[in-house]
Amino acid sequence: MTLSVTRAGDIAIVTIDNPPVNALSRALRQDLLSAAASLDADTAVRAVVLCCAGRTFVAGADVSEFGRPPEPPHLPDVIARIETAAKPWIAAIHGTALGGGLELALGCRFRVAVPGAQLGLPEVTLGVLPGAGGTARLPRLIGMEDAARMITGGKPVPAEKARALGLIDSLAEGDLVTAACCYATKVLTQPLPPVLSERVLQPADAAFWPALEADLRKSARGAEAPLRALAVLRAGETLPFAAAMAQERTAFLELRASDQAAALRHVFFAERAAPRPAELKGIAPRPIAVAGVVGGGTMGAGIAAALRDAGLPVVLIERDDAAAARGLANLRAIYQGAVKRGRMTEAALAERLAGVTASTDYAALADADLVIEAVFEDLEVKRAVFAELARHCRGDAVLATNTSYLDPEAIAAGLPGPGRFLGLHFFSPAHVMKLLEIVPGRDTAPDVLATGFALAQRLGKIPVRAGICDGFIGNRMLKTTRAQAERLLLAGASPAQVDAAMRGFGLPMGPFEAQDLGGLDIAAFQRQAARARGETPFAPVADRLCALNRLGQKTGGGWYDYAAGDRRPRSSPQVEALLRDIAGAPRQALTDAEIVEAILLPMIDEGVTILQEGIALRPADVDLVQVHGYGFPRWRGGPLHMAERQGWRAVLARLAALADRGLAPPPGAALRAMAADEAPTDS
Ligand code: 3H9
Repeated sequence: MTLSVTRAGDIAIVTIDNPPVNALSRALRQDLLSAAASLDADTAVRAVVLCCAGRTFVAGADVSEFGRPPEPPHLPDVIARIETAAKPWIAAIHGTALGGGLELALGCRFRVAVPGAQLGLPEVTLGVLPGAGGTARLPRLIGMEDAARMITGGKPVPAEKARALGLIDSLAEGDLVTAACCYATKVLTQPLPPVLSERVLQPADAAFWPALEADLRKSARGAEAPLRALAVLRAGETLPFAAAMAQERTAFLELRASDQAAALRHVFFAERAAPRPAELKGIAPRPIAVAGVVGGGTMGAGIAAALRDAGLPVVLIERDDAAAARGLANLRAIYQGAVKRGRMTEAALAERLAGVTASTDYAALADADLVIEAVFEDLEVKRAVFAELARHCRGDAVLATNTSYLDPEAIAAGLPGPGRFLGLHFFSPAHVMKLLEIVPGRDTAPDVLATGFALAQRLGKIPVRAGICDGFIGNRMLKTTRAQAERLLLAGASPAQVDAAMRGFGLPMGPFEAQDLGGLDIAAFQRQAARARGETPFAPVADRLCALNRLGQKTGGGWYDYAAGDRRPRSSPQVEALLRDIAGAPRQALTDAEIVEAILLPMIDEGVTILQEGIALRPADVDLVQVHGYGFPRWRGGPLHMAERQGWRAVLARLAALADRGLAPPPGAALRAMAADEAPTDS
């Protein structure tokens, strides 16, 4: 049984117990139907309190069932049965009431929640829309405009706001179930309000829909569910309840079967699997109570901010007083930005900064349990830092480097106690970006690796284990992307065309805009280092731009020109001339679709090579790196998910065709092996 029924006088208490998050599995739906029938028949029962065991109220439909055809009893029918029960049901909400969970609560006559509970309809984040009455009942309860914002945005609201919206009837003081039973006793003395399916819906203001649609078109960046939800809500505004339910269900089932929903489910489950790699099962992380950061530049300050946001006291080490003051100023600037955007109060800013001790003396790290080095990317500078850390930190402190392209083994060479050494590769801005590449060295102890994963979870980041190679997972794939972007220029595309095509694909920025924003010099350093190792990185145009000191926005020009004080990119006659000079003429016209393929397919090729080399452990890790580190559209699931859906043979054939046209390097051995292993399809 997924639920149990107990009694408190004439009130029945139905407790759902379906770990881990009380999702509405088929068995639970069935049990709810049976409970509704038997409680209706029980003459001693006058009201029903519906609550949940464990950490949360019902977190939604069971998403793991979405890959299969829906099985009866269907959730809308279960909820309709509860709504029309002979006795009023009262939902008692703690933790989260999300998706189908909130829809279930909307089927109840009343809702009581503990302060801090979260209520929402996040279906659009899974590529669907509410499919059990959310689009029909929520507007009838809180009004169309608030309901439409909640449904199309997918963001839950806290119980306090839910109370103000009219979504819940009471905030529970003290024990939730007791409060819900008291509430039930009270409402039984009054006439009951009509159920939501019988309420009249007030339409939204005429100007509301076009404004919301314009917002969504901007924010959705190709995701279809938010706009489909809007269309369903808008159409439902003038429909009777039953018809509104019917159109919602049709749209839900269509979206549930869509590629976008499959991609979003893939990312959802990959994110949840990421913090718990099988190899670390049963290995306890080391406790972290105090953290240190060496280097207060952009990266170091961002890392310090991430640590402070997670409540850790931070010791910030810099080489001299002026640098320490700059480090603190960088940190303050991060928080001031948050205050300016209304995301933080001045009091919180003061509290965050009060938890930071800046020092030029490594002895200040004596109590640190973890130290993250984030100094200039120079091997000797970093080695000198680790020599100091070895001298001053406790023998059991975890020592991490945030290097993005130096060899962590070379940084740690000769370090006493190499088992405590680890690579923690943050992405800039480090307090915002969700990805954390965790790079164990040869000697890293398992509990130190586990500490890296535990830290990621504490910082609210997505950890991905990466092996050691130039660029780890993310920056190695980025090199492929950038080389391809240049190859396309030489073939005949313009930077603006490549950027527009990739934005059309769903990236927030194209590869050239992104380079101009970040600066071309870092990649130039990396190429220099690669050449010193005897490699031959492909960047004929970027090399020339760097030689001309066209390093991006910061020098007034890179792939584009920029007017002073204006970040809008303008086509650059100098770059056009450079391209003609390097590539010669005539060049071919390329379509946006060809551009996207020529970037994506080599990325997939590199992704499978990374997997085959063991640099990434799972295909989903490669996808998470792209989604959380590089803005790959979540609704596409990541490059390897796309390849899996399209079929490896098809990917191989198309990449080979691009290579024949000189638009990509030939497919690598790993991709060929994936294609060879794939079972042939009927088509
Ligand atoms: C929906 O409801 C559609 C309806 O409108 C219509 C239907 C007809 N299903 O996140 P955690 C698993 S769409 C199945 O680490 P937390 C998760 O995989 C749904 N499994 O915990 C993990 O498993 P494992 C709308 C689920 O405490 C474990 O639970 N609802 C589901 O950090 C723990 O998860 C949502 O989108 C699910 N719905 O956060 C809510 N949810 O241990 C999605 C979780 O094997 N869920 N699991 O790796 C969440 O946002 C978070 O899980 C929650 C808890 C906030 C609830």
